[in-house]
Amino acid sequence: MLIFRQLFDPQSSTYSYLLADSRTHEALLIDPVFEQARRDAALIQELGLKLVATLETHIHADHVTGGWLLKRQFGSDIAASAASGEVRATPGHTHGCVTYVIDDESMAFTGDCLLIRGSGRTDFQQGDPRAMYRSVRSHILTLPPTCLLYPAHDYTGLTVTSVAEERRFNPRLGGDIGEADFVGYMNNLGLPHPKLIDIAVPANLKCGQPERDTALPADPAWAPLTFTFAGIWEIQPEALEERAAKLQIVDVRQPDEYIGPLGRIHGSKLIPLGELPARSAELSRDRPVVAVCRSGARSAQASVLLRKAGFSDVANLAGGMLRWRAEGHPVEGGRE
Ligand SMILES: N[C@@H](CCC(=O)N[C@@H](CS)C(=O)NCC(=O)O)C(=O)O
Ligand SMILES: [Fe+2]
Repeated sequence: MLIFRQLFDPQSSTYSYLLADSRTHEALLIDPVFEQARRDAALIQELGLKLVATLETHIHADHVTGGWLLKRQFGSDIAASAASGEVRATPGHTHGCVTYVIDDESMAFTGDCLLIRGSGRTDFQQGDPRAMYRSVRSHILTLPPTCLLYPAHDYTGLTVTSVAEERRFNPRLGGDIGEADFVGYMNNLGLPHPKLIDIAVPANLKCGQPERDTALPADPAWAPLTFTFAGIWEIQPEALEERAAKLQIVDVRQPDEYIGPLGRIHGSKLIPLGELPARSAELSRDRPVVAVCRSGARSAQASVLLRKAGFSDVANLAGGMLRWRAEGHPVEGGRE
């Protein structure tokens, strides 16, 4: 079965697409975004996938690709041609644009060539409205009518369209609009250049490798943490036990649980989840905070609340007291 996820970067309104085979766990990621590499990596890991390659639909002008960061983490190939499926050259937005079509032609990833009820612009990076018209009319809208089309951007929140819909309703390229009409329209859009064009294009020509190490997204240094797709940093029980003396542990269970059979972690401070927003001043801002509960769910919420309250170094104990005990870490109180 095909595993499929559409991911969004709100800064550049870019969609990235994760495609994987549920049998082999091999995955591809189309058009990853630099700033979202950590999120994308978390999803790949949570779904138990092996990232084989990242693919680009073109050299983007408005954001930097996450390809290099993901290669560094997973060893994935960059822009290797798709292991399965078809790559169609669809120039026009830039000269090197491609559309990826999956094997059975049920889905295609059109990059910035065909957008939903629109098209990419053609006024930079060897863009060419004539080439785009031909790309769309002969290589995209000739796919089966039910083929779903996924663009690299949408600026209004639309997510997907189909060949049949765009053939009928695309105001720039659908119906009986001729090449000259399209060219005239595209040559008069008068759009300002993307804000990041002078940074994005050179960086993307190097697959998204930053110039300086200082441009790399910094991971928290106070403990080895894992980032979840839900956006929460987690600490494993062993890492917490090793560092417990240097940290603050806040237990967000109910008072009866704190003194109940699961016991508690030595030195932990009880602040039930519901009281945390009002009582966060009882925690010091000078030491990292680890939130703990029974299973790790309420403490995940607690870590979100603490971040909102301005604590910068916060993590959730993965698996809560249940995992902590199951892995044999010391507890205070509780029953054997
Ligand atoms: N305001 C955006 C503009 C982004 C932009 O121009 N996007 C290109 C794709 S890289 C495009 O074709 N946009 C189509 C449109 O804005 O209609 C920015 O500064 O980044
Ligand atoms: Fe683009």
